[in-house]
Amino acid sequence: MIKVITYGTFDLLHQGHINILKRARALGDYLIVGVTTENFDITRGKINVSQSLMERMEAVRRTGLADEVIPEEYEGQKIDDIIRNNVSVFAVGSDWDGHFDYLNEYCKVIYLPRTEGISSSQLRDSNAIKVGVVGGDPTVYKLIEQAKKVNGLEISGLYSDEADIVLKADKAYKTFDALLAENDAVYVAVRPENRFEYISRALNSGKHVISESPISMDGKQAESLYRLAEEKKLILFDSIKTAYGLPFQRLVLLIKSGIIGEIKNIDVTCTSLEVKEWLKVTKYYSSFTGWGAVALLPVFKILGIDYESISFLTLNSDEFKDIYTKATLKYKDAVATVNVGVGVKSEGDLRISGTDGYIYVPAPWWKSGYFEVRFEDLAKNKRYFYENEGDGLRMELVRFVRSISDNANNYYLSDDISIAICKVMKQYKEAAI
Ligand code: C2G
Repeated sequence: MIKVITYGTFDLLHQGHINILKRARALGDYLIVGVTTENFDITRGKINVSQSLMERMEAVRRTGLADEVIPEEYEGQKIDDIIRNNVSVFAVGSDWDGHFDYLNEYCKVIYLPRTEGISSSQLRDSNAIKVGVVGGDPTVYKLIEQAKKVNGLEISGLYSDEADIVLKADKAYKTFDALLAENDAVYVAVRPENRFEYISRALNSGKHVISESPISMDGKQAESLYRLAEEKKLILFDSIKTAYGLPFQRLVLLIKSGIIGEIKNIDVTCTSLEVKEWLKVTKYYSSFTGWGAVALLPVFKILGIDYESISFLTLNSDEFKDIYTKATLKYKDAVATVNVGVGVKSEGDLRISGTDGYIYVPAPWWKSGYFEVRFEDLAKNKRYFYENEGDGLRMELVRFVRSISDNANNYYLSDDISIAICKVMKQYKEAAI
């Protein structure tokens, strides 16, 4: 019996996929199809797959062309599959010409003609979500770069009424209403004290919103925004990039699985030497409004939002109201310290202490793809490595697009946490300014 194997993502299964499966099937008597898992796709730079592994495997099964459908989980698995299953032919589309020649050592490699004029990307792009950006936070330029790599989303142009902001954009809207009229969603990157107003206006005009964090300087306002979004069946996303990246998600799950026991303390630090231009002029400019949301993320994700008390120690300089803040949170069974600074340099690491061991995430922890789980017995220490494509920003956009298409809640950064961050901002304002 001649066994043939082929691999692919098979997202939104289309005629091109069916043709390749037919052609591969015709090369032998038995066809095995490997379908890539989401994680494997992320590590090979393919991050905007629309369907889950189950849906994609099921779609391949339903073609009736495969005798066996298996998940492809890691680099090098092809060799293993070929040897273990006694495969005679490896087949793949001609877009991979030459790429899999190394498999000739194990079986025959055949590149089959690719079907022109159709692709998963095209299908995903056909109803791309148009996003207009409001505000001049320098992160918008990173956003524009990353958005180019995300299918199903397109940044149409920018608008800012913050006079000191000079927009470097191909398309600049004259008014916010003009931006609203032409887009399905809005990315809000205005100063913290103005976010509430822009988010309200966008939601009231029926637009989905993704906003820099904190989404407001007041928890009650944030609550009302999520309520409004729900009433209007719109998606409101809090843009803390770290929350959407794979390393941070895995870190949180690992902790929830109990690997270091009960969590008793979290120490988190975020600093930057560079002062964002708008932080200098905004009413609430400070290291805490700039960094607080990111630094609170691990605390709220791991310890929850029901802290008993919070206190702030803030250092003011002649130029800034807050160049460094230490916030301490007390929980029933745990404590946490959040250190944030602008114009001050420190080790931006994250330490989570448990009753069985601790986790160390080296600086800059908010975009690190690496962390260590450490125990008293050094032999038990473990290291974890993950891809963090686009520092979380690209994944955030992918999740945003998917939330809109599935009308699903934000699993990565819940409304509750986003609101709790805004509540802390209010407490900080009252305490420190
Ligand atoms: N394909 C094709 N014609 C198209 C689109 C895709 O013949 N218009 C083929 C591809 O060449 C590939 C298969 O269909 O052989 C699956 O395509 P994708 O889902 O895009 O997966 P891909 O990233 O090409 O995965 O490691 C190799 C991969 O697993 C192949």
